[in-house]
Amino acid sequence: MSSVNLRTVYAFAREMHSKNANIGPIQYGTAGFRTLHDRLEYVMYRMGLLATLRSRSFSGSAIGVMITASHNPESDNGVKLIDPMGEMLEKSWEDIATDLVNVSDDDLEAEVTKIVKCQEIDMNANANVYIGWDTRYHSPVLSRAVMNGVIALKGNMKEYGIVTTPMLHYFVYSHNVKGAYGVPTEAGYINKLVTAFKQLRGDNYENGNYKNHLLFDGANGVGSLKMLAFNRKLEGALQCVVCNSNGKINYECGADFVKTNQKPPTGLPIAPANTRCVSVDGDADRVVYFFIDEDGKFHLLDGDRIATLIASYLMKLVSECGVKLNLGIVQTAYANGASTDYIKNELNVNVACTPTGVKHLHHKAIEYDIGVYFEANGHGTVVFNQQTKDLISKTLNSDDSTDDQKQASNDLILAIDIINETVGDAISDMLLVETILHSKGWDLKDWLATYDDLPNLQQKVKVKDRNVFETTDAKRVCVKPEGMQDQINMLVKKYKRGRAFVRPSGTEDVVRVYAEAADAEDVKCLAAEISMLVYDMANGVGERPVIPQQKL
Ligand code: G16
Repeated sequence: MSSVNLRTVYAFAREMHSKNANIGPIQYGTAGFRTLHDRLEYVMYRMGLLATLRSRSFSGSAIGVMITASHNPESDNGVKLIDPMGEMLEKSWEDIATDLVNVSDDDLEAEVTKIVKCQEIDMNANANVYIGWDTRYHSPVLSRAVMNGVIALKGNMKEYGIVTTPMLHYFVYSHNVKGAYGVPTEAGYINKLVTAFKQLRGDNYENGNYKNHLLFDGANGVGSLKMLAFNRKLEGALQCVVCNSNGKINYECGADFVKTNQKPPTGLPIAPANTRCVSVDGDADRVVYFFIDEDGKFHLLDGDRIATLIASYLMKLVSECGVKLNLGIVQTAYANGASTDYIKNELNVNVACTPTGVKHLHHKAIEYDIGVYFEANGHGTVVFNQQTKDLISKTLNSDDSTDDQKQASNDLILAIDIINETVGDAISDMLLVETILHSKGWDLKDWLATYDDLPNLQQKVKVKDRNVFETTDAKRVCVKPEGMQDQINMLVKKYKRGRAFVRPSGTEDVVRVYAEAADAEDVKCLAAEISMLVYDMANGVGERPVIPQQKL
């Protein structure tokens, strides 16, 4: 086949990263492989192999391997693969990855040979794998297994150590486009974002209701470390107090905790009412905002809000530039119905719905000149096509442009520089939101006043086998178990503006239940009734969900 001896693949697997024959099949899920950390060594080794093969299939373009379980608890770990343009791994290779992970050690060499043959990979080509990991204590050990996979196939690798997931996406893309997107180093990344942020902010750090002060919940993950590095470069242009930086990752804190529990994280200092707060998740690829008002009431501004805020800001700049561009927003079924109505009826913007998983949203978003995509959980970004960027630069440099048009195009170019277009990036998204709130002179109450969310709830139900649930239509309709969707429809009908769906999680061993309704008490009942249904239809594990007392 080539100078690469595939016997090494088998020898490494057998001697160092063997797969326990009792371990059942696992699947490349919503964002890679994810499970208990002590079941992952062989998976990591094989992902080192796969990344090397994938890189060779692109004649040596860098491929990223990020070791993280993102929003999951500390005991879990996982791996996300990054394609050459900084996107998530292409779907057909997800299936190849799943097959590679599930063969026995004895069949591994044959499986690698099959991939090389089917994908017509030149094994003499260069291979470059970029590796990063989050702050979980088991990540360094797992990174060794990835590296051994790369070594077994004679690839080259670069270790970035502890980085956020979006940083690794940025490094991969910047390297592959030869620096045209930015310098592929941590300093290069921070410098690009902070320079644009400072220029847009100017010398007045406060404006109207916007105050230059916020609390940052780092989920005890890598986001808090990197935010401290950002702070050093920001030099007060943003007064961001970093909290939750050295406890158990995601434990009672972080974006997922805040969004699902609809309450503040632990670990924040006592602060005056209405203080702007932000939470990111364990690998800093999601962000949500929140505040507690003077009556002690908690208010959440999630990914839907961030999408609408960003879209309205970009639309204003585009119109001031005097150019015509097609802007669209992409959401999932978890988007609050009120946000979708607001996008359609107030912003008058196209809105699309895709299945859960940023990989799906990203691919839809690139169909627009400017695609704003966000999941309600705070995961998202904005993508601009090349013609859009060229048109904006042309406006900036044209003698025919007015000063206002030049100013707007300059602001747009700086906003694009703040944005990490490769994937959702909590810190980059936060810097963009701060820029917009600053330019509008808004506090979080002003932002919240744009529309009223429908009361909603997300719950998790543990069942024996979550794969008995199958869905279709952007995961909104349950096709298995049979009869499930009819029962959901009957329950939903009982509630004004009721909507609900269930789907198996692709990152955790649970079935997710989403419910919304016009009334906050109704939504609790609807969510509980659907959760009970899931529990009963699929042999629930642990406590059976109960309907809140007041409605019985
Ligand atoms: C990952 C994906 C997100 C998805 C989330 C939850 O996020 O990147 O797109 O929304 O999992 O997925 P599921 O509902 O299938 O568990 P993260 O931040 O955990 O990597």
